[in-house]
Amino acid sequence: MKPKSSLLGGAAALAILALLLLLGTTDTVYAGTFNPTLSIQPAQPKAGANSDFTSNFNLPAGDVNFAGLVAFIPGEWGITPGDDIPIGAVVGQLTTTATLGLINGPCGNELPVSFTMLNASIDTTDTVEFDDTDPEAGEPGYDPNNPGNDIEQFAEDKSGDGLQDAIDKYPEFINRALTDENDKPLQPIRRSAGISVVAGVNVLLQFLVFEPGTFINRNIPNDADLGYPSATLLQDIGDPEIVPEPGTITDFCTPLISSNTTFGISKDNACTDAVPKDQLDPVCEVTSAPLEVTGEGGSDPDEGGVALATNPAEGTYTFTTVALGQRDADGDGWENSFDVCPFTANDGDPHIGGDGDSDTDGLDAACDPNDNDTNSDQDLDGYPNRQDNCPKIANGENEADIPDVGNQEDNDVDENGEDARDQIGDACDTNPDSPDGELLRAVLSQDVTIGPGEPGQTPTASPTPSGGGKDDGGGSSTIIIIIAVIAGVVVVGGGAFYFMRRGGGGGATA
Ligand SMILES: [Ca+2]
Ligand SMILES: [Ca+2]
Ligand SMILES: [Ca+2]
Ligand SMILES: [Ca+2]
Repeated sequence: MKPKSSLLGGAAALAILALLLLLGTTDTVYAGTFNPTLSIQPAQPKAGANSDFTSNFNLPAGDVNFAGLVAFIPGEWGITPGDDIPIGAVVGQLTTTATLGLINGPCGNELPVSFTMLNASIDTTDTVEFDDTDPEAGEPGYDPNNPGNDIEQFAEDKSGDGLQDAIDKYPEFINRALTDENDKPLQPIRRSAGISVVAGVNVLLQFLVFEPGTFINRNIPNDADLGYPSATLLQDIGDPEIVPEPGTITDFCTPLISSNTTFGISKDNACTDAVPKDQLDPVCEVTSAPLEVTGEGGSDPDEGGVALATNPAEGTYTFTTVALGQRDADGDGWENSFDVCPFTANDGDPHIGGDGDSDTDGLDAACDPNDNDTNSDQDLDGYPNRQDNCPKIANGENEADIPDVGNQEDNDVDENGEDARDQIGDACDTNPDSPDGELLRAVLSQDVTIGPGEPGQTPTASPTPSGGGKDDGGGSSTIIIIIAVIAGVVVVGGGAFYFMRRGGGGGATA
């Protein structure tokens, strides 16, 4: 098993937005068919303002998905450390339109997904597990007052305070998924988390902000001059100990559209009101619908009104995002995670049902042993063809203990010895130890101009995290925004990819 996380899988693309109203331009370095676009717009581009930010991240149809995404917020922004913000405070909202393939079908499902992002604990020692670990009736340790219920631990609210446990506790897998060069867990300065239901699954989306210069991944620059790196985590992708499972979402496809707003000032979380839980709005129950954001205070406690980010002095600042695009071993334009024939150019377009696949079983004719005989799970290993990282060789849960096969095992390593899973399972990978296909890279940068502040408004940097970076006062809101954007991407495009499609391993997001 490979330790070390890699980057997230993801979507990619370019949608030319009319967002040029933005205060800047977007320079994109294109690589192959990986052309993401990102635009960032502050609501109040004034010095010293605690401005909301909206960022839009898009991937055009047909591009490869993301393998990772790291956004940098200029160090001049004032970032309020997570410890100075109430846990559970509403700090942003993300909306995306995900294009999904469900139950071995083509990319025919556009699904709106929305997350309300809450300030979340950064105490890396007070943790919660991701999966449901409560024993069920008949199992050792069964507790009738606390039964296994198929709700993941992160989505429960064991303390009954109106905050799901991924908010007031630190998901322990992050300590494995995001580590430094010496495999030591990274300490974020800020974390925001949101939980939503996607195709019936509780989905955890997190943005983690780190001090400038933090090492995130060897494919991402750790240059303090770029500002605060922000990483997005979707589900427990990136956890080297993740256990893949067949799921209903069998493909995450492009295009991807996402929009994220990060608040400059926190909003109240109505679900933490000190009234009996059964009197709260149903959205506050642990069913994870996005919280309603009223912007009004009033509940007790009231988490609203806390400055989250502060614009810097008048001037022009460059936001940089490094995006990595997934590998495509055979160069046919379909990334490995999406390509049921990763070593053979496909006959058809997998976005379109039945194209190049006359029996519509998800196996393109280029590698279907019999394209007139429908076998939705060709190797009968429990993973439908479009979700299986070896559609023709059994490598499911029943094969978990077989060496070099395993349950969707995928163990490529790059020249630095880092995890570089190429989304082709070991059981069918012609080079099971080294990744097939090139990791594409796009560097997006955008200048944001901050104008004069209003009288009395001083661009003082908020408390800055200690240590690290040369630049003080980073911009959390921006960070979060970007992160969110990333998240959106990840959710739609990349990350989910890993966790649902080729569960075999994924990357952490960076
Ligand atoms: Ca192919
Ligand atoms: Ca077929
Ligand atoms: Ca298989
Ligand atoms: Ca592989």
